[in-house]
This record gives sequence, C-alpha cells and structure tokens, in this order.
Amino acid sequence: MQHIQLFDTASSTYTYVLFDATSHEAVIIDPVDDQVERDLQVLREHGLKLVWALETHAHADHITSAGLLAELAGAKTTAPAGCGITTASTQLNDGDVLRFGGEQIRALHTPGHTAGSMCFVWRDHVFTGDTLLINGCGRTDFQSGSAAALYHSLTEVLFKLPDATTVWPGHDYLGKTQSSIGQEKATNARVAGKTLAEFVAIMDALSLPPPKRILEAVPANLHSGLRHDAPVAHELVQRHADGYAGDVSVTLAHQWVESGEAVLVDVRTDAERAWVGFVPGAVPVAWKQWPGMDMNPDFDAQLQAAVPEGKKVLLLCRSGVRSVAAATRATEMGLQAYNILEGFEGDPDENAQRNRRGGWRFNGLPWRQG
Ligand SMILES: N[C@@H](CCC(=O)N[C@@H](CS)C(=O)NCC(=O)O)C(=O)O
Ligand SMILES: [Fe+2]
Repeated sequence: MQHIQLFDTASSTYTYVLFDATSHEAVIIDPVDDQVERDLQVLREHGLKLVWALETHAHADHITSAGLLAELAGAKTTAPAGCGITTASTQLNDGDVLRFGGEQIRALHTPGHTAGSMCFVWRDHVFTGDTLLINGCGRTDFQSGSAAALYHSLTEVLFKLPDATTVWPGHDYLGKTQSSIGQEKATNARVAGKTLAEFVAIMDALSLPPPKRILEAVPANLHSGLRHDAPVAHELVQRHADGYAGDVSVTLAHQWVESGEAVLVDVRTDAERAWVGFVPGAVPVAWKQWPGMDMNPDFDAQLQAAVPEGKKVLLLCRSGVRSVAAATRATEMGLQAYNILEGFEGDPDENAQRNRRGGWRFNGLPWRQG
C-alpha cells in the first residue's frame, strides 16, 4: 500500500499519507491538529520519514497540524502560494512538483473554494481538497471564494484529467471515501451538465451556516496551525528584508486598527473603491489613478496627512503589489509602514456581490463594521 486515507470525525476531514515504498519517504496532505498523535503513530507503524506536510488551502473548519509535524517529525511545510500561509517553508505555484523518494506530486491551482486552493495529482490519483467533493464541491461564500472561478477549475482543470483518475476529497459529510473524475463529470449534482450560470445560481442559493470554528481556524491556519496564547502574536509579522517594516496578516492588521496603534490606508484607485467596495475605517490614498494608472502626484502629502505622529501605517491594496510599493515609499518618508498580506483579494464582481449581501468581510474575517 502506498497511500493511506485517514478521517477526522469532528470536521469530516480526510487526511492522506502517501509514501514511496522503497525509500519510505512520505507526504501528508491536510493533517488535522487533533489527530497529530494518530498521524505520528501511522508514520511509526509504517516506518515512514515525513518529508512534506501539504495544505490544499487555508482551512476554515479545523486547524492544521502542519506546524506541529514540522516540529515533531521534521517535515517541511508547503502551501499554495495564494493562500497567505506565510509560515510554510515552500510556497507552491501551479505546476510545481514535490518529490518524495522516487514519487512525485504535481500541484494544480484550482481557485474557487478559496482563491489560492490547490489540488494535488499523484500517479492516477487526485487529492481535491475542497475544490471537488464527492457529488458536491467546496462552498464559495467566504475566504475569497468564487463560484465562477470554481466552475472553471472543475470543468477546465479537474475534468480534463483522465476519467479513470481516482478522486480523493478533502471532506465527505456522508461517509463516502473516493470517486473518479469520470463519475463526477457524469453525475456530480452541482456541476455535471450545468452551465456556468446554473452552477453560480446553485452555489449562491446554498446558504450554509458558517463553519463553527472559522474565526479560530483561519488565523491559526495562516501560520501553519501554530497557536500562541499571547494576545498579539508577533509571529504574524513577517519581517521584510528591506524596504519597509514588515508584512502583516489580516488578523494582526485588524488588531492594530482596533487598538488604535495603526492607521489603515487603502491605496487602491478611487474607481476600484467605488466599484469593488470600501473598507470601513480605511483612509483612501490612491497609489496610482485611472485613467492610465499614473502615479498619484499627491501621494506623499496625502499619506503624511493621514498618519498621526507615532502611529504605524498599514497599506492595503487589491492583491498586495501596490501596497508593497506604497509601504516602501512610506518608509522612505520616515513612517513605520507595514504591508497587509494578500490585500483585498478577489475579482471586483465577486467582492461587489459579497458586499451587496451585506456585512463587509475582509479575506473571510469580519472587518470593523462601518
Ligand atoms: N458544518 C461544518 C462546516 C462544513 C463546511 O462549510 N464545509 C466546507 C468546507 S471547509 C464546504 O465547502 N462545504 C461544502 C458543502 O457543505 O457543500 C463546520 O461547522 O465545520
Ligand atoms: Fe475548506
């Protein structure tokens, strides 16, 4: 046997251990913190050396044990580059290959359940995380989810794999364990034979309650599940080598704004803010402006006016490119400037929709109500 399927009943999560039978090098996909003892036992029983702990996405319903497995079993942690899991030792991009012994896993970027979500292909198996579930799929209503992106990932990425590929999902809520691409393509109730518009309508009508542990799980999973009891976890700041003071998770940014120690500055264009949605409490200071995305000639003066003496400044944009440039400029101006990781992720349409549904949510976490 070269792969083992394990189940966490509390969250209905499947964890997978794959290994190379010759070298005994192993990887674990989506490990759950409450099951770390069980997983270490499985590794011991099979005489395995864990080389990688992989995430399919930043989970909202349980906490990963990836960080613990790095400490306890010497695994290297790896996560999709678009998930903001800054503590992972390797950030995976579409098509990246991970090797363990003579085996290899290929990463497929499959946005939809979350913007960064990935599936992993190993031989004629695919580990689909929450992108494709058996006769279902991951929800798309939080954490940068997008039904349109998920439809594309399902129909144009996963369903292009050979029909005989075995599907191993990230969860099953009905006790099913595996499926195949051919089976899901033909019978999956949400996507088989559906147009994009029909699929989006189905996803929009789901109205599922939020996962019970979302507020605890997402911040923990953004740093590989390593929880710290200190109220302000400095681990959430990743020092930047040069240019500006650091990269900050949404959670820490939120804490700093709430405590008044930092000012939040939104460097998106005026047009983006109007179309995509405003972030309550953020001061608008565009880095560039339409038309032509020219530099805002008044950026320095507007920023200086926005940040009182002695306060930190947090820079936010859509995806984290302009906010890095703006944080670098702010540092040159003598400010203590931080970049918010991932920015205001997602495409304008979906954010606008999410905003219309009421209650602004920023990267899946509740932001201050305006
Ligand atoms: N009831 C579960 C949450 C279940 C849930 O929302 N699961 C997510 C995966 S993280 C999902 O995408 N579910 C799809 C579905 O239920 O159709 C909990 O409270 O933890
Ligand atoms: Fe999920």
